[in-house]
Amino acid sequence: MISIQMQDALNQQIVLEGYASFLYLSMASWCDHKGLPGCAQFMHRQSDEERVHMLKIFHYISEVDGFARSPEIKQPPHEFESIVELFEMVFAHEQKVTAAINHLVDLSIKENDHTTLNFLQWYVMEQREEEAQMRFILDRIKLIGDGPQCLYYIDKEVEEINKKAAKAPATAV
Ligand code: OFO
Repeated sequence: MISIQMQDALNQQIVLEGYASFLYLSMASWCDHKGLPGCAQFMHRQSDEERVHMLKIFHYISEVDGFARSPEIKQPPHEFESIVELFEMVFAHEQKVTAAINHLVDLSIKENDHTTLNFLQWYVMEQREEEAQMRFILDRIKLIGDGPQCLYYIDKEVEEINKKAAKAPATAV
């Protein structure tokens, strides 16, 4: 059994993960529209992963006898200035998610809630990987440049990441 405070904080995390899923879906559509299939595929995969992150928490709350809430998701933006702005937004959102996960970890320590602390370790690792990946993409974009002629090469770089992800074990969400 988790505390009401922990239950509410986890339900808040569901909102954040759910929003990420819809934000990345919106970004996938924008990339498609701009003729960037590699980036579109990448964002679709990110969107699917965020839904899994959301559901993992949802099921966890039920498992520990709490009350999971289906989230209200605000409308994400549909338009983005450029591919750099898009990935900067992803990075910023991931940093926000990391801060929220750290807050949950702090709370679980404060409450001596070892079960939740253990459950959250997966998210701590996931956020480290996600931030590193976004930093990598942004560094590549800086190297290539983001003028109209560079978009093709940026898309190819992201496509390489997609290929690696396709080979990764199915559990790596
Ligand atoms: Fe679930 O927010 Fe990152 O991965």
